[in-house]
Amino acid sequence: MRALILVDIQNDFCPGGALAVPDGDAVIPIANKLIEQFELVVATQDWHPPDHKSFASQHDGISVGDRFDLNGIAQVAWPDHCVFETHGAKLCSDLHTQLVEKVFPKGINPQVDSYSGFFDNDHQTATGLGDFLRSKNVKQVYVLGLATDYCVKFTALDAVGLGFETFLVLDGCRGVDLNSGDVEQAIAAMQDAGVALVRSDEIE
Ligand code: VGL
Ligand code: ZN
Repeated sequence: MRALILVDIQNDFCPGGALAVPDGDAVIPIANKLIEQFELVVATQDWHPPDHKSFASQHDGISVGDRFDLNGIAQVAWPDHCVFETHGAKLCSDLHTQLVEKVFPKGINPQVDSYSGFFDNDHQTATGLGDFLRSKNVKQVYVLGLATDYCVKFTALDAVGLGFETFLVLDGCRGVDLNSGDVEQAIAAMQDAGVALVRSDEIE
């Protein structure tokens, strides 16, 4: 069994959103096409309390884009985004969510960020996605969405770590590229870890 994992295709990561990823909405038609081709589709949803400590607004003297230490883990300071129950946190309305079997929220604990759809950044708390995929006898996962250099990257790396054969759907991802080259480096890191790169039109 194979599964399609849609990572954080949410209003706040699309143009006009609080943490807009350049060209982020370009992933939606690709996701919609692949959704029709997969028997099992799941989605992750960045889902933060208003006082999440990844938000620059929660710290004196820290601005958006700064790097700081959050409880011992390197953290980038983000604008407030994907706050519980807000429009920005919703999956994009153009995304065909009717065929999404289950949505996995992440980033709920205000003290730790959660880029991966599988675990918080401290790897102490699981979202349930790994167990869910195993319960469905999934062996291969295809990952796409936002953002290539954060949540897509860490979701794909954890998928490999959990033993899934993992494919990154290149044209189905867009990145933040806070520092130019970040997306390229993220793709290289995924490849080094054993993630295979595919284009959406190569998937049967
Ligand atoms: C993401 C930064 C903060 C992502 C989520 O979905 O890639 N990036 N929260
Ligand atoms: Zn977030």
